[in-house]
Amino acid sequence: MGGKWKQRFEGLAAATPVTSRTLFFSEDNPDSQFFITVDGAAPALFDPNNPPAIVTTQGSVEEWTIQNRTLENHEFHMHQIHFLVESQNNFEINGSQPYPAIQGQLADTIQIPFWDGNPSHPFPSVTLRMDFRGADVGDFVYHCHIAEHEDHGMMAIIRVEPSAMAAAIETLRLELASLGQTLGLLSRPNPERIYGWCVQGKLVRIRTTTNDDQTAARARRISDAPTER
Ligand SMILES: [Cu+2]
Repeated sequence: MGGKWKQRFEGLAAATPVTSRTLFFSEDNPDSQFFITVDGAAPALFDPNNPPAIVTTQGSVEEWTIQNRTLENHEFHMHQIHFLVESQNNFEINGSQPYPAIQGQLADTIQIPFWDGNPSHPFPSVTLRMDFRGADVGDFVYHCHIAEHEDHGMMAIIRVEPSAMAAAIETLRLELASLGQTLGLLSRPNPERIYGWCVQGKLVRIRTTTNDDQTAARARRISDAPTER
């Protein structure tokens, strides 16, 4: 009996990613410029007015491979959600060791060590399973966790669009709130308004909280009218 509730992160390892993306760290060292870029896009310094570098939909699971194309370490840090560490790739050929302790673990930060600069060596990278099945929607950021790099541009925006169901519920909620206000269920009485009650089709009482003379006089006139109880 009853529904089966899904825990957040439940079954993440078994979930099928709907999208695969490659991101990479790069630098323009003489100019102290640091970038994190989705492969195929032009590297851009972070600016809060930048459009989202990635747009996804709530409910999706994605697979991201994040490469380090620079000669120093970087630490990928994701806001709002956690990811599953699937693999740490090409570390040894570049002179680093993977960290067995984080393999298969959930994390929000992971180091990707330096590339050794040898053009015949593949870039070190990590492959992560990103979980957008939680409640978080809207714009948030991912960046290098090394503050100096982050401050010099190594950050970007991701947008998580609400799922179709969540969007429908939000639309309904707004429409109900609007209806509630129309019916006076959700707002305090308007002090400018005159309130009357009808009994058997006749107005029996009037009340106003405004000091406006004309309105008050009108209210008195109505309340002086013969009434039935
Ligand atoms: Cu960095």
